[in-house]
Amino acid sequence: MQHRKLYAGIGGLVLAGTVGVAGVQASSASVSSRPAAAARTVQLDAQLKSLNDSGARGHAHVEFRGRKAHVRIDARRLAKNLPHAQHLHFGAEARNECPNVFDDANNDHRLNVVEGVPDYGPILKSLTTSGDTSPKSGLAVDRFPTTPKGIEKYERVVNFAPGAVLRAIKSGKGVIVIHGVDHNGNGVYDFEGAGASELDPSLPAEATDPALCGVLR
Ligand SMILES: [Cu+2]
Repeated sequence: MQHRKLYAGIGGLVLAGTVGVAGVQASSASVSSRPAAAARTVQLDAQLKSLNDSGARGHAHVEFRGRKAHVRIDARRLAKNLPHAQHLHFGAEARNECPNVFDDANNDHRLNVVEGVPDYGPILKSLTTSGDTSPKSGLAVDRFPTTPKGIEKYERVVNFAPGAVLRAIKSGKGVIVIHGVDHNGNGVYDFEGAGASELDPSLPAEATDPALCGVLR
């Protein structure tokens, strides 16, 4: 393990060195020699941290090529065998952060989705497994990952519209939120756990309360 880490470290150094040399060459040439056609790649990562004492954790990686985003999510210790709605949230007016206990506006010792909106903003993309990825699919529970053994492995390419919002996401203002907390630990989303969802009273709040959150930087 130690050796492998070391090796990866050296590989990284060599790569950084190469990029450095290329950088020097580019700066000595004229600006117009830069390849204009190639879409610039932007890599973003988010450490996903537990909310609502879900005990879950995970990592998201997004690679943008132009306006196509290759999204990868690895998470564990989510409520088992249950669908987990997940989104990329963004709001121009939001703080572009994850919520914390001080956002529990009604002091019920839970953070619901609405209480987190001043931090992460509304849904920009629904990270579904198939079909539509717009905010309209925000609660399409039959198209979100379920989590055998509490483990999620997700991968999908999502397209973005060009413009200021896409630039904001690439500059580190997007927030990944994975929902679904089995508050009473009985293996299902039920109304006993925390009542009805503030988003859709036909759904238990357990299905929509945020379990994981991380800012894509
Ligand atoms: Cu969400």
